[in-house]
Amino acid sequence: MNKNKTLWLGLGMGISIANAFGGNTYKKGDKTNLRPNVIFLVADDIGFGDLSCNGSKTIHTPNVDKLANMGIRFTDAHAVAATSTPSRYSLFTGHYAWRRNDTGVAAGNAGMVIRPDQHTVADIFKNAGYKTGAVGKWHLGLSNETGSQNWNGFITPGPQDLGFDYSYIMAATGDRVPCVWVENQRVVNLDSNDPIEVSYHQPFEGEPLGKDHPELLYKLKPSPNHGHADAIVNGISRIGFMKGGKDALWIDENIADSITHKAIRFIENHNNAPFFLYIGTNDVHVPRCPHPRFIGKSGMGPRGDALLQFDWTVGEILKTLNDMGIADNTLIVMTSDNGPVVDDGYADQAVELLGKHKPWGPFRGGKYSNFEAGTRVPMIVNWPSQVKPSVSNALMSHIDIFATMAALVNQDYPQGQGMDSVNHLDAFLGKDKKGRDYVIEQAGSLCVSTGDWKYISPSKGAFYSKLTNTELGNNTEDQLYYLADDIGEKVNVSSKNPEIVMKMKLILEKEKNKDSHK
Ligand code: NG6
Ligand code: CA
Repeated sequence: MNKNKTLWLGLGMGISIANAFGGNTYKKGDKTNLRPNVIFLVADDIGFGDLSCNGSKTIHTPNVDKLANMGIRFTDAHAVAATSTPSRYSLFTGHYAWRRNDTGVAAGNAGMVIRPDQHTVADIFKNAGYKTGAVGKWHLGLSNETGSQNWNGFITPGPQDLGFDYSYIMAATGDRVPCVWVENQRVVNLDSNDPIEVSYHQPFEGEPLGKDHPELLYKLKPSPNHGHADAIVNGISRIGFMKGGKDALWIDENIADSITHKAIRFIENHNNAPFFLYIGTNDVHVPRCPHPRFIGKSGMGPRGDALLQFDWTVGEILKTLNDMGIADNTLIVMTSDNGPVVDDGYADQAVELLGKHKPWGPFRGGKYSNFEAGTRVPMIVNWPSQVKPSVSNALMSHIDIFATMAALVNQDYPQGQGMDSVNHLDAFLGKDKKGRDYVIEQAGSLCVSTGDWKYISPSKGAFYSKLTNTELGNNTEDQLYYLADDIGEKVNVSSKNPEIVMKMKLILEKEKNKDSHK
């Protein structure tokens, strides 16, 4: 299918959108209309309890609080998966990542996980006449297949094949090579006399590795048994091997500044056209190396300082929108890709300095976990001209962002695309307080939450990860928790409620069988 040749008319939808707003509120001459600028601000590994707007007293995130106070703060919103790649895959495509077996945490040289012929949320905006951009963490692979990237030339396919006019991205994560910025699918600052080579199979001769040369790890050492012991970049050992590209290497302390700066540039450059901007922050993923101006500010070491840095990024974006006079008509969705983790592989004192801080909030588990904290993430929707500030307990999932954005900008999309996504615009804008009937959560196994009840299907994986000190929640037995009374998922009530277990299993079966072609 050639996406560019297809025009999507959504006249029927247009009527329902106009109704949703009680008629067309566009006023000629002011900047408020029904085609808002849209920003997705997706944090990395930030938990529900990592933000003061969600009730945390141990961290102060004033800019996020401001966003929440002027918008809708959701208390039961879910990422689709408890790690980044499947979570972002689903956010962009409206397809459950678990329908495919190749959407797990992507290596830095992974092929592009979203196929060029898949319709993404960026395609929706682009077809609606928006200028589209992606800045920051990508983690969705590049090029046709693993290892086939031309790091020294034009890397294709890439974000432009998924609907993004502009991109400035890190290929995978801060802890995976190559540690370079890729702008419009070319490595930034690359010296052609020092070409880049990347491998996830074997080291390059003459390049020291973290595991053999701990004395070279002047900035951050890996936690014991956590891997992260391959290529050394900026005194930090990473996952994977790389050689060359010395001038192109990012400086870890400047990552947040680079992302924020490029995001602001994109906004400034598109003052006059509606734009869609995806910003994936690196905060607070490992290795956590916040800029020196944040060091020591949280009292919790680099993890807490990186949270403050994230808050700063939010503040800078808000300030830019205000200065440009477009804040009122910009819809911001701020959320996180998955739940929190404290020690994710580097000896950065996150555990030692955590104190009373609870990144997971009232929920059990964390990143990688079937329990709620795996996917129950912060989510704020802010659109000053259209939404009334409120707190919403509606059951929400990132899976619906695709169809909801299509409804927002009055775009249809091809049959079979966004197949798991449902338009919940009213819930996103705070008018419907119920949201979904259920959400599906993906970690070691598949889970269903109806808001009141949570079911975790049996799996053979480990119950607990000693490495990250996370209760993963895998169990060979059915697990059922009554969240309405037991938000911490402490008491498994499956044997007392066989009919509810059966209902939950049926939901999962029905969803699994929906798949026919992916
Ligand atoms: C894990 C890494 C972890 C992190 C994660 C991806 C080890 C032992 N752990 O494999 O450090 O990089 O992958 O995180 O290597 S995510 O948020 O991007 O999904
Ligand atoms: Ca993540």
